[in-house]
Amino acid sequence: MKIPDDVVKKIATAKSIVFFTGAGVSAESGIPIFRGKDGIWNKLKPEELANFNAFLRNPEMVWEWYNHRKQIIHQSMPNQAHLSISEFQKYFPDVSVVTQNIDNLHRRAGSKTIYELHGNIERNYCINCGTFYNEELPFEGRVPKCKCGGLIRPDIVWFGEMLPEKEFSSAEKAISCCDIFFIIGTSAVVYPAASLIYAAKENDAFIIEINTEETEASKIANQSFRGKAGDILPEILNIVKEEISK
Ligand code: BJW
Ligand code: ZN
Repeated sequence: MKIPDDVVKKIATAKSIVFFTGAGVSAESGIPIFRGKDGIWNKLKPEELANFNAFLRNPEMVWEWYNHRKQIIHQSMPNQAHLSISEFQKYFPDVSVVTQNIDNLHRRAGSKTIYELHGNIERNYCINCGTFYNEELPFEGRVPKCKCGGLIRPDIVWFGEMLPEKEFSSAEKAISCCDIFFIIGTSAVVYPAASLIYAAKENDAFIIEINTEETEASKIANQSFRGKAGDILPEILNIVKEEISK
């Protein structure tokens, strides 16, 4: 794959880099994406699983789905894309990851500054009193309950729910001063997360998209690479390392 010289130079001279990631960055770790022909939304209806009313209607079904996904996530490992993103920290003073993913793979790969916009599958809380239960919860066909008797739910942002304010505003702050904004493996259709792409554009960041398909973000990216993040990111990192060492 040809990486244009001016793009390599732009990255190599950057001070601040933000990686905005979605499900596609974890696809090569074996975690299914949501949309498109291989997406899980093809088989399951989001409105039946990923909203609060669905949880109240059928908490058993929602918990079964999350336990299944947690199992897949626990069996998975960070891939070359997560590892390359983490390695960028060695060469640049200010690197942050703004992720829509709930799978912890950026953390496991060693990234230090991570803003999780849609929650984290390892955290759970009581819908009644808000107590957090972050350890593995026992689930044997029963919905976990809090000491207070309330239902416990995963700490995931479902449709119609607000994003965690602090994570979102920290992400906005990082984006307001970044030189390079990578958009990796996201269809960029879920808001308000997708609005950050336009914030980066307004802030004059140089926008680089990596995705197997064309997306909404392709329209505003300064440079789009078509292919797997686990192939393209290590290539970019290597050529940037060469440029830095010149
Ligand atoms: C690869 C690859 C490889 C594959 N390498 N690439 C109408 C217009 C605008 C907004 C709305 C609207 N109607 C409703 C809304 C709001 C709604 C929304 O945005 N809906 C749109 C879908 C229409 N948003 C919300 O509800 C949000 N909250 C909100 O707005 O609050 C305000 C409010 C409060 C009160 C009342 C009303 C409003 C909350 C959004 C929460 C999203 N949550 C989910 C989690 C669900 C459950 C779970 O995970 O357990 O987050 S949905 C799901 O989508 C998940 C993801 O984080 C998110 C984004 O998906 P992502 O990451 O982009 O994945 P995919 O699958 O879409 O794309 C993968 C990409 O990877 C593809 O492009 C592939 O090509 C690529 N790829 N392999 C590189 N190897
Ligand atoms: Zn409680």
